[in-house]
Amino acid sequence: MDRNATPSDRPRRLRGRVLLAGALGALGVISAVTVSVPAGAAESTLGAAAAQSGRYFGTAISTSRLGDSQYTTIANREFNMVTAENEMKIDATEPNQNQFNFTQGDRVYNWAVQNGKRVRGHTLAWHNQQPNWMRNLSGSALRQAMINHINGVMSHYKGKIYAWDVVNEAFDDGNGGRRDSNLQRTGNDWIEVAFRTARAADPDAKLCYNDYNIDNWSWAKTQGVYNMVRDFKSRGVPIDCVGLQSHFNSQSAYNSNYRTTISSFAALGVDVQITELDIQGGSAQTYANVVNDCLAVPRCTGITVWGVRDSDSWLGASTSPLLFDSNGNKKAAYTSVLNALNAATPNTSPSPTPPVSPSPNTSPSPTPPVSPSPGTSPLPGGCSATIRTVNSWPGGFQSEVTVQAGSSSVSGWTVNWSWSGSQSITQLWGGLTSGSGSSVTVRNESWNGSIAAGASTTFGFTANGSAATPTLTCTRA
Ligand code: 9MR
Repeated sequence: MDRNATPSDRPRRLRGRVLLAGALGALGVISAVTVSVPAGAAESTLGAAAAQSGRYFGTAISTSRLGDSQYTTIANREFNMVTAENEMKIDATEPNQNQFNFTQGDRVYNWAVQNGKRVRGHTLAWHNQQPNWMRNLSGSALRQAMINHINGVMSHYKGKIYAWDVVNEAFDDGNGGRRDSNLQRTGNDWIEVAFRTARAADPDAKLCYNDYNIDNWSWAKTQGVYNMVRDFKSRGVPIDCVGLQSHFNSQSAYNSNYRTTISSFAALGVDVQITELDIQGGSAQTYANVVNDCLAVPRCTGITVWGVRDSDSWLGASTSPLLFDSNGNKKAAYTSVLNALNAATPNTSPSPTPPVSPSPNTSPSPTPPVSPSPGTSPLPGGCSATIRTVNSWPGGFQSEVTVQAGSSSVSGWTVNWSWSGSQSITQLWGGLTSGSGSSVTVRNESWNGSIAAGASTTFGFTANGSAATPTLTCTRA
């Protein structure tokens, strides 16, 4: 089966060279030309620049931002692939068992296709953001519910999705084995069952396995996923792509072996897509490295950044992780990405991909915003810390903590709190955490320890348990 059946759009840069040669020849200047100057002006948007080598450049889109014209203007201008940040997840699409709801997912889908973009589907089987009814299932009832969910969602979007993240984040962070979850406990074959179900549900969608911390080739988790994909390919389990989320930070930093990771997966006969790229600190050089690593591997078919402006990022604006600042201005990282895409050579073009798909005829409806719930702390030692809930779902939540300097500047800080319930942090960014049990300590990273008088920085985390806003204590170093 060839899911890339449309004829190739010849890379524009190559076409330009041919045109230039023809024009010079017609003027009688030269008869046989082998000039290799780039053709015409470089492209001026990320999507168009990526398209020169047959790739896409995408972003995560949130319905909560679709009323913000600065956001939609940038997103529409720059990107040609869209992933729903939360709206096609299990809790959104099947909030009650067997009652599917595509209201929010369709809002993102319709916005994308009405603006000429393609859509990545995210995500069908995941331990996280499960609705309560699914969290409470196990064994064959859960296995059947997973199959039913995949069928329900994929049939709604049948023929309309470029690639689905069929299974998300199924591997353990430490040892290269599977993550424990209710899905994993239904039996080790749950992942291949999900992929076989997905292929039958929509044979036109590329089927991806998507995960974080599988970017560094030397990490056990990367090898664990690699071995699974190799096994699937050898046994004919349908899998078309691997999604490298590529959330880079100081604890999971970009490594120059990233290109080896991409080419090694590609060599197994799958596409590689960079699916959720963000880089804390926003290094222009690291962004360029990531893009160049993708461009070096023909089967790296596209890059998606996980948000538009820094203020749209799940990480919080102060970590500066994206390509546009919170005012919508292009950052240095934007320019380095654009330049890298414009410098791509045609011989690294990926195989062509299908055209934009039609839009479903459902009507959009507004989404209620998540209301922040602040928690305050006193101001001992010259700093204060406040916490707010950014998002919550059954069994988990995401919070942002703002650390503010008092009347004098701070050169390092520590924030402490105690959970009153059984919360536990699963991922933290913009700070370094220690502590055990209910007591949590977070201190600054090297790059956000210094806060000018009256200024602030943030860190964020996701956690298991019920959303909580404990009282925080901030101490300056
Ligand atoms: O960006 C998403 C954020 O709004 C949600 O609160 C969070 C909840 O799990 O999920 C975020 O997106 C995640 C993605 O779905 C899977 N990979 C990690 C992403 C960042 O947490």
